[in-house]
Amino acid sequence: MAATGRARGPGTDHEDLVSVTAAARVDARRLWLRHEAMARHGATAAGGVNRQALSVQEAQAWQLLIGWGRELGLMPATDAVGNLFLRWPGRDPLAAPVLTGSHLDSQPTGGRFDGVYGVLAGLEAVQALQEAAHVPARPIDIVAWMNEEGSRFAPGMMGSSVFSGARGLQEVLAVTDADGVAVAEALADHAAAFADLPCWPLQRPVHAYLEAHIEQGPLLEREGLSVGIVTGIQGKRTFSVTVAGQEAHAGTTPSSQRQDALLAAVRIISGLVAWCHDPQDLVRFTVGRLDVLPNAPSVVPASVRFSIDLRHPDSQRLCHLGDGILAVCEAQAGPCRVTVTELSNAQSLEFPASIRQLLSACANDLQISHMDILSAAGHDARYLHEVCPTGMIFVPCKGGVSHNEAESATASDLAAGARVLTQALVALTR
Ligand code: HGY
Ligand code: MN
Ligand code: MN
Repeated sequence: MAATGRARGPGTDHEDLVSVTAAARVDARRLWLRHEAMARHGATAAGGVNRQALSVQEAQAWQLLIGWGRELGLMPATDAVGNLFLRWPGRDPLAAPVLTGSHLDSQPTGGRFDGVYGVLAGLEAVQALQEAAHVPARPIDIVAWMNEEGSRFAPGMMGSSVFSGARGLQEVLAVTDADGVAVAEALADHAAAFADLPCWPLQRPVHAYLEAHIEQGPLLEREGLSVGIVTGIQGKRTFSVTVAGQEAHAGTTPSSQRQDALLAAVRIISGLVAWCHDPQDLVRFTVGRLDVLPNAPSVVPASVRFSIDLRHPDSQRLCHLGDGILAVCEAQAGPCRVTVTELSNAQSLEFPASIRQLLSACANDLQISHMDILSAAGHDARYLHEVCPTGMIFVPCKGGVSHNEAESATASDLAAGARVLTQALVALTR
């Protein structure tokens, strides 16, 4: 349902004039061309992006973003967990900043808008504000959070969760990727290429956080709307399950003597699908990664490790389903041994009405049709929500397709979201 009222954003007529003028300075072509330039780093043959956390491709993306920031007089900085900030100091450089951004890392078959849009919309908003001669009363920090996707290193949202204090730095630094490379090692290599950047403290005060992002779902496109005011983020629990059996000769070992870890994993996953079956189709149960060892055609599998990504908008339901996973695994393990490790447990959250009303008023001021929308996807805003007033702006993506190389959006929708962001930044930095 589109909001059509003419609620006024806060501020004096002069300030409103500045903010609408600034929003009008958002340049859809400039924003689009920056997406095209950023997509070259980690570009895949199918037109998508594979830019893993702390990879060479992400370092190239950092260089590009820092270069654009320096052209606007923004000061780059990082922190101990590998987040990137571009600071516009404003009138009172010591005041708590407003942060806006998202992430530059992608899924292996990712698109060119997931995460990148939030970072580039922040840059575009700052450039539009500068062109409108707006001087923020407090700093604005554009941010690119480290490892939002959780693809190379699991779980995701490492940068924002350590920044906010929800996760410990040492816990995150110890996580290893599929090649056994620890975050600490990858971070040291990455940081060496940016040794000139100041390293800011973690858990520093933040006045407010705004994140622009593609919806990664079909609702806005279906309603023909350019902007969604995000009401909250559904809950998500992630697990790693290891099934331990015994490698054996595929030709000489009778079934009765096998401890086949893959057959057990297949039974377990089928059992979990049944456990999570939902006639309302609200449960989101995904096994996205499955590793078999020794992964040889003539060896009975010795062990299998697979991931579980479980989500639901109702926290109680999510709690019930997640708490039942171990019992289902043990019931289906047969002669194998199974261990279940929970990697993350994030409840459903609702963003504060103050920020949602501000964003809706800004969209009204700009006469941009919009609707309230729940985020089914996870975002770094989850962790900023724990430490400051936080909100999100969605724009549609084609067919709701995301985490897919075909991910697509329109320049005009990207610009519309950036205009609402610009307008809101004026209000938050008066
Ligand atoms: O998985 C998610 O929800 C996010 O896109 N990383
Ligand atoms: Mn994202
Ligand atoms: Mn994503």
